[in-house]
Amino acid sequence: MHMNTPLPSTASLIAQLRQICGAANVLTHDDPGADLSPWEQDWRKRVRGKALAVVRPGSTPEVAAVVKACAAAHTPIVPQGGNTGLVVGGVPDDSGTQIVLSMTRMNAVRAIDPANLTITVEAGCVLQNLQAAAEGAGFLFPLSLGAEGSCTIGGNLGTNAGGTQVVRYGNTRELCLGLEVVTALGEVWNGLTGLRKDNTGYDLRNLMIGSEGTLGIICAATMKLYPLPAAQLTAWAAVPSMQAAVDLLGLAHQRLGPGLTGFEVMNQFALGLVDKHYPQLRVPLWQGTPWCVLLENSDSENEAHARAQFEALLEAALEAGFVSDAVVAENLTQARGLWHIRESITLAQAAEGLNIKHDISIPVSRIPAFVAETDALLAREVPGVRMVDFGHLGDGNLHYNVQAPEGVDGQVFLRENEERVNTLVFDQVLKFDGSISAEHGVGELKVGKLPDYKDPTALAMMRAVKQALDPQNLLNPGRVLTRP
Ligand code: FAD
Ligand code: 2HG
Ligand code: ZN
Repeated sequence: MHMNTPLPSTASLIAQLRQICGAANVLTHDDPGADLSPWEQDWRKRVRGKALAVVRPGSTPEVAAVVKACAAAHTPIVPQGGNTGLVVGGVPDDSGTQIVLSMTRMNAVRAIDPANLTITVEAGCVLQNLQAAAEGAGFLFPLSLGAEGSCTIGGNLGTNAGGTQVVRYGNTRELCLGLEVVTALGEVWNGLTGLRKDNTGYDLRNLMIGSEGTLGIICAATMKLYPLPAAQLTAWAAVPSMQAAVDLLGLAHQRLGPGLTGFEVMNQFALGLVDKHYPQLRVPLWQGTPWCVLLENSDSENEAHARAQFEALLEAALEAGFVSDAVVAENLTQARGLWHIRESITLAQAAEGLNIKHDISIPVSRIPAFVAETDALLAREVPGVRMVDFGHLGDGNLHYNVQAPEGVDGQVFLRENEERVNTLVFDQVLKFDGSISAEHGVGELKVGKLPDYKDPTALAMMRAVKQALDPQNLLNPGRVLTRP
């Protein structure tokens, strides 16, 4: 038998999958000219896996049949949406024994219910298309993040993504009212109720959300809609310290109330990377200040009201010394430009080289002390290290990213430092009562660390849930929880 010839049981599984989804929707390495790298390589280029096959179902019954066939063949399944995850959670391992279940063909908007303020979409719907469908019907779907042009709502639900509007609208979990899920046994749970109140037992919806493909395959979701704001204004402020940024946040809550829909902080080095790799974006005010803040005010009255409110806030902040300089976008194009700068930090950091990412959360009040103390510890531990600090200060969520010292190769830097840098940062997070993952999830990158930082009773309950719902450990094994 030729070395690459699949075992008979594998060959019959592939044949079965082709029958379920159509031959064109089951890709393998044996197909002439096949290139599975888009599904096998993670976004950060941390890991390159090897799939047994990439399977692209077109409907929920097809997903159920695929899961049943894989369960009978003891073949693990890695669900995947847009493959923009940052913690190596959506790509296969390198064993060549796992299938990637790519959900992108299931991308329909099934229904919009204006009176119920809900939209029901399939899991593979790209977030930007979901936002556009909502807007087309006269509503806002507020989830927003840098990867929105390629991430899917299934992936957003799988990771309980946060993004830039959480301060007002909450995480993906808060935006979801119902799910349609295929279980690890290949059964369909129809939970697309759209109900805002339902106390009939355990909250399975919220268990599935954020489970990173380890408990079930999300096939469709009913999501909340909101009224479109009458006006939206964006400001960019230079602030003298992290404490000043926290003070500005307090003032913004006080003055804008629910109008405060975005509050992002960015350090000088992060903005310097955007300036270096994307000079055409023209980053304002960054050179003369350690931190900048991006604020958004969404108003239900009109633009004049929003502008007056915003200007009064910034004047008060200037007077109090929380802000040293500020610009308010004159129009939508300028506002989009400011947001584009903020959303380009991840890409600019990638262009600079491999790095160590941390998406931590800390009580907002303690962030200034955390940053000062941890910056100093890291500078001592890894001389010359460059901190890319930015993120959703309004939610207490910081992207506390560590870039190699100037001139040091990213690969070498990671090999020599990742473990001790993670331990140092996570120990600090624990000391400051925070979480080691606020939004990207655990995936494979943090799975080894979770037992050191998660409450042991919580971890035991998580293991019991996994065992009960996926007794064969077929769904995304080794992610979130280590293999038993
Ligand atoms: P994938 O990467 O394909 O998968 C992510 C996880 O979800 C995997 O564990 C996968 O198995 C699981 N999954 C995918 N689909 C399903 C499904 N249908 N059913 C069950 N499980 C499923 N995250 C934030 O929280 N906030 C941000 O601001 C943010 N900004 C980003 C900016 C950039 C430039 C990039 C590249 C990423 C960013 N992310 C952010 C990270 C990422 O989590 C999100 O982009 C998104 O939620 C992932 O969606 P996806 O469709 O690409 O999922
Ligand atoms: C963001 O907020 C994302 O832009 C990505 O969560 C953060 O690149 C990162 O570390
Ligand atoms: Zn983020």
